[in-house]
Amino acid sequence: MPMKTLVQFINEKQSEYPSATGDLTRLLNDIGIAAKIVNREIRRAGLADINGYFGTTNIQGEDQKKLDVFANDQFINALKHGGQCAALASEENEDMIIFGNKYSMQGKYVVAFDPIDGSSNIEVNVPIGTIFAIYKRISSVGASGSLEDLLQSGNHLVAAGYVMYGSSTMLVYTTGNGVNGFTYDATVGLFFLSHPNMKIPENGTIYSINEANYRYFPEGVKRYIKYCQEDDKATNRPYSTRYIGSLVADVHRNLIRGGIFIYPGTLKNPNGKLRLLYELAPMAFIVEQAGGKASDGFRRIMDLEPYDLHQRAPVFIGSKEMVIKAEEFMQEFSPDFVEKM
Ligand code: AHM
Ligand code: MG
Repeated sequence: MPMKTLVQFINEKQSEYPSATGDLTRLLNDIGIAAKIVNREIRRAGLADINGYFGTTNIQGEDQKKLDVFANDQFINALKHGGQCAALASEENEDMIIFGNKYSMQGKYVVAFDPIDGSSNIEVNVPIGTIFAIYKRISSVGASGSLEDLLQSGNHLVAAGYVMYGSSTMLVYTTGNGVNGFTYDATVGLFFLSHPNMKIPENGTIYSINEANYRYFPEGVKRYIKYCQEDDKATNRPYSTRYIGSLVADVHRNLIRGGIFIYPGTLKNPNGKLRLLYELAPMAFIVEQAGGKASDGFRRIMDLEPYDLHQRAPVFIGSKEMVIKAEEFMQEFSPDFVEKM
C-alpha cells in the first residue's frame, strides 16, 4: 500500500477547504522541517557534544541544556524565515519574539512552543518531545505581532501538535478535525502517516503522577490515588503507575493505551508546574480531539484565559472517564482548591 507523507497529507487536507490559502500548510511544513533537524541532533546525543548544560538559566530558573538552546534556535529560525508567523513565545525566552521583517509581519499566525519537553531525560536516553500551539493573530496582518495575539485561550487554537523523539520519532497534530500521527523514516527523511484518526480509549488502567509530592497534594488527588490503588475487578483496579517525566511521552502513551496524566496544584505550588500556553493548551486540544478530556480539576484547560506567557496550571488529562472520576474527587474533597489558582 502506498504510504502518505506528512506533506501530502497536509496538502490534501488543505484542498478540502477551497478558501484555504495554504499559509497554515506552509507553517506546519516549516515546523516539520525544524523537527527533523532537532531529531537528527537528538539521535546523535551521546556522540556529539550536545548533552549537558549550556551554562545559562531560562525564565523558569531552570538550567538550560545545550539541546534546549539548539532546538529553540531551530524552531525560531524555521518560523522567522517561513513568513507565516508574526510572533512567537517559547519556554526558553522570557519575552515574546516579534519578527520585525516585512515578510513575517504579513503572517497570519503566532506560535507558542516548548522546544524540548522533558529536558531532564536528555542524557538518560528517555523520550523527550517538542510541543507547538498555533493561533491566528488578533492584531492586523501587516502590523507587528502583539502580546494579545499569544494570550488566547485554547479555544482559539487553529492547530497544535507534538513531536516525540522516542524509540521512533513521531509527529502528532490536529487542526480541530481529529488527530493524526506520522512516523519518521530516517532513511528517506520523511514523516509517513502511521496513526490515522487517533482515538483515546474512554477508560484505561494507567495513572501517571509524580507521587513524590504526595504530602503536598490536595485531598482530592490523594483520595483519587487511593481509588486507583483499590482492588475492584469490575473496573480493572488496581491500575498501574507509569511515569516517564516527559509530558509528551506520558500523554502519548495514554493516548494510545488509555490512562490519565496528572500534574496537580500542590500546597506549595497551587498552580502546579506545567505551562498553560505551550504545554497544556496544545496537549488538551489534541486529547480532546482524540475524544479525551483535559481539566484543571474544575474547568476545561481549553477555557482557561492566559494572562502571562509562562503561567502555570494544574492538569488532569487523558481518558474521558478517568478524568471525570478525578474531577469528582477534586470537587468533593478539595472544592476550595480552585480558589487557590
Ligand atoms: P520541561 O519542559 O522543562 O522539560 O518541564 C516539563 C516536564 C514535563 O515534561 C513533565 O511532565 C514534568 O516536567 C515532570 O516534572 P517532575 O519532575 O516534577 O515530575
Ligand atoms: Mg516542557
